[in-house]
Amino acid sequence: MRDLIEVSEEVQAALEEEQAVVALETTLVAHGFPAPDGVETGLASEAAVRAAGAVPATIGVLDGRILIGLARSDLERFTPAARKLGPRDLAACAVQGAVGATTVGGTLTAAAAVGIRFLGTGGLGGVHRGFPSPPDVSADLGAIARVPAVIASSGVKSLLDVPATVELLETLGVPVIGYRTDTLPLFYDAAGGPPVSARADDVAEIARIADAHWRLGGNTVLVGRPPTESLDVAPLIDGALAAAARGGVSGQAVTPFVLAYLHERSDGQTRRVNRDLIVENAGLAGAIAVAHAAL
Ligand code: PSU
Ligand code: MN
Repeated sequence: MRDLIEVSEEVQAALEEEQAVVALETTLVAHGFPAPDGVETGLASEAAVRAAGAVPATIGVLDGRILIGLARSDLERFTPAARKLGPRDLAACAVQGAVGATTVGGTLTAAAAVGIRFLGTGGLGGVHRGFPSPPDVSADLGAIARVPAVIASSGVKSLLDVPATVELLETLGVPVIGYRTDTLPLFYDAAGGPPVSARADDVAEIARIADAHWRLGGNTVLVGRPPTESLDVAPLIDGALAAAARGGVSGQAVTPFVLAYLHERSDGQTRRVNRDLIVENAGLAGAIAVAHAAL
């Protein structure tokens, strides 16, 4: 049997030399944007990681293997037809030889298997509005409770129940660090979120907090960075969720449906803000990884 996990030469060399490495997901590429924006966002995120002095390791499942570190031609295979892979879906997708795009939870699970501890994304999954009907809580939360890492994000996706998600993060022992902010960003919107558990104004401090948290047996540290361009799209989100409910959209399909609805109805504004915040969060993850390597 071929190896289940294939690490690219560049990522392997960086890991062996204990250089800074940042994991990036492929769900964003396949399901987060209309083509070809997903691939462009993925490539720009890799460039931002490099600009920060770290090595990008984009993760996805192709040809029966979990790949850690993708070539551009690999990235282009993550179309909307790709499976969306949370932690539970990795094994079946690899064994069945399907194309699989990893979510934050799926990416973290694969990254942990090879010793990568830093990840950049847009917004974390969480508790869907209306819980317990539907009883939908993102598998991102299970993964971050199990795996030691730092995730640079713009908070929790605001189509969710953000206060409930933040309560659950506390229950799970996940530190929520505001990067130059006292409140958790609301994904597209910099302001109005719940308070963070601690604020940190520089990346070295975040690296030291993560290191201390891991030494205490803790797992993922969530970092929230406000989007540079802030957008209040609360009424549009309500409209998108109502349309999803009317259309019977549920489970894994909700997030891609809502993002696509917003991208269409906001004249591309959410698409631009989402793309930029993802790229900038990748850069922040790179800077934190570099600061951690220097500890
Ligand atoms: N951030 C974005 N766009 C996205 C996601 C995050 O800006 O599409 C993806 C991530 O892969 C995250 C997933 O893990 O959405 C959560 O989906 P769900 O709610 O189905 O668990
Ligand atoms: Mn979900």
